[in-house]
Amino acid sequence: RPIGVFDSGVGGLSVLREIRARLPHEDLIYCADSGFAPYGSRSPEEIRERSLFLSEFLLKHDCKALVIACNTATAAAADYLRARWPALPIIGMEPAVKPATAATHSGVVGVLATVGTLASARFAALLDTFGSEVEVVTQPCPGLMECVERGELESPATRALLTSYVEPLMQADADVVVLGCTHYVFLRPLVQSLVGHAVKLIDTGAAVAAQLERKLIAASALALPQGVGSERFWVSGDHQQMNTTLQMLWHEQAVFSI
Ligand code: DGN
Repeated sequence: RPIGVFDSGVGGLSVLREIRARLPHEDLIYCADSGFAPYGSRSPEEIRERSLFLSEFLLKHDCKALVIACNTATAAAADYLRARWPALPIIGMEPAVKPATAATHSGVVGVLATVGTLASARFAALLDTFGSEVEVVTQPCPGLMECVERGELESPATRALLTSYVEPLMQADADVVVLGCTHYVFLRPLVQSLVGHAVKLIDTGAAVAAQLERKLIAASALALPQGVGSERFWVSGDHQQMNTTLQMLWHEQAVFSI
């Protein structure tokens, strides 16, 4: 049985990449909710509704586990989905504040994420737990996921927007920056060039893949170690744009409409 992965767009492919590297035998189904993106500016209720729709879609395709490959959707809907399907392995994202606080030398950690993630109760709880010993400077990044959706990983427009977002973090002397949205992981080379190589960039994609593996083992649901797993892609909204960006980020052209 396959593993279902969803995001508001192509950002979750950065998580899918980690899952594929760690679990080569699993079949994967990826849903990009591009027709309803960005999630960053939607209300928690709307995001919960979309997350429920996508989860039900993936369960109809017989998925044995769900990965919410989106920090914003995790913040709004993870508890809700877990309450609905208590026996189903559901793995969500969490901005990498915990590893960042352990890695900083300057005592200042920067976080780039969506408005929705930074405003969530989940993020507030994360700061309560790990943010007391260091200074955490947060920066919402409206418009940035759209750059990645368009496949513009290094365009002048993306560079200009990102420069304005990392500047306050650098001024605050952050030496670790959390890429707190799965889309931003694709901007890692550009972020690194803007902040310099002394600054460490952290995301949680690999940790989420490891967590997924642990949950599958605990549920005795890991695929047998034979054959190479498949990937299938589904999208809501503009098919053409998704095709182009998917081809660029995954070398894949077959996309189906949700
Ligand atoms: N990729 C998503 C995240 O990790 O937060 C959300 C992007 C968005 O929809 N703004």
